[in-house]
Amino acid sequence: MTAPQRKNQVMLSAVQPSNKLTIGNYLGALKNWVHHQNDFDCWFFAVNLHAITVRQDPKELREQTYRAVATYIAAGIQPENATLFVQSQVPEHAELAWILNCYSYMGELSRMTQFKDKSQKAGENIPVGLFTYPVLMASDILLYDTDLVPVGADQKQHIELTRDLAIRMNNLYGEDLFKVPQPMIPPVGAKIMSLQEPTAKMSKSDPDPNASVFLSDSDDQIRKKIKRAVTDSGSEIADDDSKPGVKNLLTIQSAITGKSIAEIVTSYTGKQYGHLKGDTAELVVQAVSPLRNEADRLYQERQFLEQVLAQGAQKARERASQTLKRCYDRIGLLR
Ligand code: AQP
Repeated sequence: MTAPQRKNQVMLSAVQPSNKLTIGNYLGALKNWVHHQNDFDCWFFAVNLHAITVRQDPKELREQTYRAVATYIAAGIQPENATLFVQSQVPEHAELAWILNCYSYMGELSRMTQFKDKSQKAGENIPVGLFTYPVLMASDILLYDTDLVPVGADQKQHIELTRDLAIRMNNLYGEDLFKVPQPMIPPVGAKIMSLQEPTAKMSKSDPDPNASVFLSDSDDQIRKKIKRAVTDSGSEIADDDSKPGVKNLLTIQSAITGKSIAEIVTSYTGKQYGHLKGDTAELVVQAVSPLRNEADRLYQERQFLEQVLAQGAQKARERASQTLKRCYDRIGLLR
């Protein structure tokens, strides 16, 4: 496909501002966004309505939202190339989510792995929003006639549900109601694991601060966290499922450098875990440090961020309201 043809295709993705972003969010999503921003019609946003599916401190949520947008720009997203906005500033997301809720089934939502994981941590009172989270995500995607959604592997199941919902509604109300999107999962870095429990995904809301490298961590904190990363018994550096801690560090290196895991493993012949940890720490510092410094600077530029978001929200509402109108008309809802 040539570049101008691809530019007609819509790429859309988002991150929850539920805490500071991690290198998982960067290597699984953000890096890919930056790479493709000139090739596609891109829409990137902060999904703060998703973030309240677990309790948030209001002041923190507001600040993390600005911080997330500052991080997108610091990572290399150019507001003149991609539309940047915040989900709560585009009310069409919540409106379409209600409609899609009426066409989603309890059974399919109960099968979502993320719901199973997060509801276990929610205690006795599981918020309904945690259950219908993937429906809001489907709304986010379908409002913009999205072709491609760059996400980490953890979100693939939600994109499949979005496709099912779009096809179900198109069968009922006309093939051209919703565009059916495709996931775009990076070959490496699709799933960065926790540094403390390498069989679980690195998550920004993990209560153990040593489990994740945040994009706001100092160079010292990064080095300490990676040196303390749980590795496995033995000493051989190999790409082996029985060594998830080692495999995770190799994946991080590969996602940052673009080198294959096999090539990295070969370079460690005869070396120890300490070498692998030291090198990984330095690579992460090199990747995170400039990003952090620029995000810190932009985070203070509140007027600039608000201007970017106001423009983004206006553009997003123009596009989203067209899809929502189409949907209301087909269903028979007065508008
Ligand atoms: N560990 C990861 N490895 C690769 N990709 C990841 N992503 C998240 N964690 C990893 C990708 O980042 C994007 C944004 O994710 P999100 O914030 O919308 O939701 P999430 O997947 O639930 O991310 P977290 O960090 O685990 O958030 P919390 O802790 O708030 O639930 C997605 O593209 C995701 O694939």
